[in-house]
Amino acid sequence: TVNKPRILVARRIFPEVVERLRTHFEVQSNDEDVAWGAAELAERLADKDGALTTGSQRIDAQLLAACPRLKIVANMAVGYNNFDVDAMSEAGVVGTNTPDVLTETTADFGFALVLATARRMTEAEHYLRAGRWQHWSYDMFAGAEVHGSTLGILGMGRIGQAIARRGAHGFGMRVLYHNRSRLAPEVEAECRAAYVSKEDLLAQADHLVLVLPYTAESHHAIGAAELARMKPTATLVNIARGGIVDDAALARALKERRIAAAGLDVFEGEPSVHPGLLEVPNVVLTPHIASATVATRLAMASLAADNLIAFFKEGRALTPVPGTAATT
Ligand code: 8YV
Repeated sequence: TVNKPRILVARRIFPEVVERLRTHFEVQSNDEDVAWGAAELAERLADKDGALTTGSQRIDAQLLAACPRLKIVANMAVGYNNFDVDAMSEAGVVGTNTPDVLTETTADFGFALVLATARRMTEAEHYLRAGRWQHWSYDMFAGAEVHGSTLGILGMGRIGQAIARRGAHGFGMRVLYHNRSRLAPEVEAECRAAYVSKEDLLAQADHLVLVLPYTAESHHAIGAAELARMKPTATLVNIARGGIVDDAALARALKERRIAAAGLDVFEGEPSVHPGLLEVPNVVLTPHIASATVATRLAMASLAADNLIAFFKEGRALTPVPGTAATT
């Protein structure tokens, strides 16, 4: 009998996906709802040929040095800021992510956060649950208009475009975007989105949504200076990554009402959340769940598994991350 490649499934995922992997590989899986630390991950990965991981597990030179057999890491996430791409390339390790399958679901959630933030939904619910609702008032939880307002999108990839379409076609919004590169005219037309400078985006957006990858360049892309350029009536939504926003500066801006409100699904240093954000009322907070529908999470896990299967069967990953080791 030939030896099957050894795979580590580093986080608890759908049992049916693990079962499918077992038909191709010798699998060690994390079946408990716990996140392994770097040392625990390195120990279990030391004798493995491949891994299925999530976006919170760092794949860097130190880990790779402890895993001489490792050939591929399949991330169950579209973002791959947990990959040290250069270290992986140097170690000859392919990284894969899960683009496309989560685009529309994540855009739905981004738009839900725009609505919930502008219309102060969680703040209002807390008030109701606390038994404080006595009577109707004209200004009780009066929020910001969504339909017909200006939607700003920073980071115009697949998810940014899907949010733009929702805003333009569904809510009659004027859509402005800023991106590292400008979109093709036909894509701009289809999204009904206009390219502007980052300064103009900050100044003009009524609702600003962050959907850009987290890189050295995008670290604290929204800090005190950027928040100061926004309208005092504006809202900010982050479904990209913590670290893109300076959470301490944001907490101060929210407290001093320098912007109206924020909707945050991602945080610097999550699962910890900056205490200043927990203190202010004008923020909607969710625990990194923008891709969390049953169908989408299954599609993500399946694509990560398909990457491992294609790589070991055909020598070619399906959705490799640019800059990681070239597939053979
Ligand atoms: C993941 C995400 O749930 O795809 C991404 O980039 O942030 C989420 O969809 C998370 O990263 C766990 O892998």
